[in-house]
Amino acid sequence: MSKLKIAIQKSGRLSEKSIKLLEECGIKFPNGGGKLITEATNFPIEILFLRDDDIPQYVEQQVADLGIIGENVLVESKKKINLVEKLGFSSCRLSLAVPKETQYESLEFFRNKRIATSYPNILSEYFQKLQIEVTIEVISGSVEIAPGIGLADGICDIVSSGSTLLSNGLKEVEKVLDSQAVLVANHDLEDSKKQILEKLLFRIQSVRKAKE
Ligand code: PRT
Ligand code: ZN
Repeated sequence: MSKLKIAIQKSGRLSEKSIKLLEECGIKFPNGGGKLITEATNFPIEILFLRDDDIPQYVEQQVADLGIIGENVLVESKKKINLVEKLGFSSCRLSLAVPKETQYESLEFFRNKRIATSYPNILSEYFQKLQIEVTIEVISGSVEIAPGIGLADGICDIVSSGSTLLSNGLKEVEKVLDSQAVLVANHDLEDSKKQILEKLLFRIQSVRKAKE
């Protein structure tokens, strides 16, 4: 019988809650030991532990059938995969921020300015729609320090509590995207895998309803 392969984040903000969700769905699997792949003992599913950024590509290529990632990573990846279910955890937003002493009135502020981000695709589309020309500086981490070191006039990054912005002397000025953890799937699953997915979805929805 075929098994469904689900990719979850190996270590990071989504890991614990992704594992907890599967456990709450009654799925039992050996955990830990730094293994990259594990098999559930009571459900036809294999779990792959990966970097979150790699998951959209693996799901598109059918290395994995399903994945749990942030909506921000899904949208930025531009991969052709299905958003199956919003999971309601790890909520955050992708926002624009500027040094707190900046006089900010509207998005016009950003015209011909430099913005540092790890989300160039989302950001360029956002400003294209507004017909505002900007220069995007792509950096992969510690985006918040970019204005302070003279690399950019503003940043676009994930915000949840806002304390990182605050401690780096920045203020949030516009929200670009709302995000939360989502279940994604390859759009060409064979029927036997679709049936397992239906079962899994039913359990996920029950778990979520029980919490309401
Ligand atoms: O190693 P790997 O590539 O797998 O992980 P990662 O480092 O790329 O991602 P990780 O684990 O940091 O985040 C995984 C996902 O969690 C993100 O893609 C988001 O969907 C979601 N998420 C939720 C967050 C946050 N909240 C969050 N606060 N991702 C990042 N942050 C960071 C943000 O980048 C900023 O540096 O936390 C800081 C802001 O937090 P506040 O609370 O100070 O505003
Ligand atoms: Zn990542």
